[in-house]
Amino acid sequence: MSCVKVRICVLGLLDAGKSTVINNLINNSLKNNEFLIKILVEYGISDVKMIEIDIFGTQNFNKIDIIRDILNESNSGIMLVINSNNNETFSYLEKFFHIVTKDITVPTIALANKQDINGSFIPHDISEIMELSTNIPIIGTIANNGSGIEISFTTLLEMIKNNDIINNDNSLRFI
Ligand SMILES: Nc1nc2c(ncn2[C@@H]2O[C@H](COP(=O)(O)OP(=O)(O)OP(=O)(O)O)[C@@H](O)[C@H]2O)c(=O)[nH]1
Ligand SMILES: [Mg+2]
Repeated sequence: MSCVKVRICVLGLLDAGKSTVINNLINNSLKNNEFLIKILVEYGISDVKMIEIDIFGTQNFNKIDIIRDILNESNSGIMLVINSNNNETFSYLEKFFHIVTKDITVPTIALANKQDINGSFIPHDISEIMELSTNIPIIGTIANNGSGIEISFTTLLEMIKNNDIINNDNSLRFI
């Protein structure tokens, strides 16, 4: 059976909502066969029967070399989880993100999480404050109730697919 392997690193600082995002994906979107089939169809790969997705979360500087090695592989991507309610963390997260992605090109989607909390910064403003590249879409999310999580995930998969085609000449790697 052919398999597409995709690795997604959920990156963010303490308390941003990384585990909640991962739990939401695993318990909702990824549990649903129809959703996985939809992903495969959207990937345009008819003979693939399975997609294998590694998801791991980190906020740990000690693991940066390991993360960078993993992200350097094809079919990798980053979900950058931002606590929209805590603007004091934006500049630190920006530095953390730049260190992780230094000299490597990794498809990234930013999640402006905790949009339900009064006073949270809206995605557009966070993108400007953090000076996120225009290549990084930012989506407002409420990880607690799953709002915005599935669209973030499918958008990232699409970006990974396009990046892989551009970088490797031959589309997704099969294992
Ligand atoms: N109001 C609100 N709370 C959220 C949201 N997402 C996560 N939380 C809460 O924020 C807290 C931290 O969420 P976690 O998912 O544990 O955050 P984390 O990034 O994994 O935290 P660490 O692993 O400690 O770095 C929990 O109490 C969550 O329930 C959200 O969108 N809105
Ligand atoms: Mg956690």
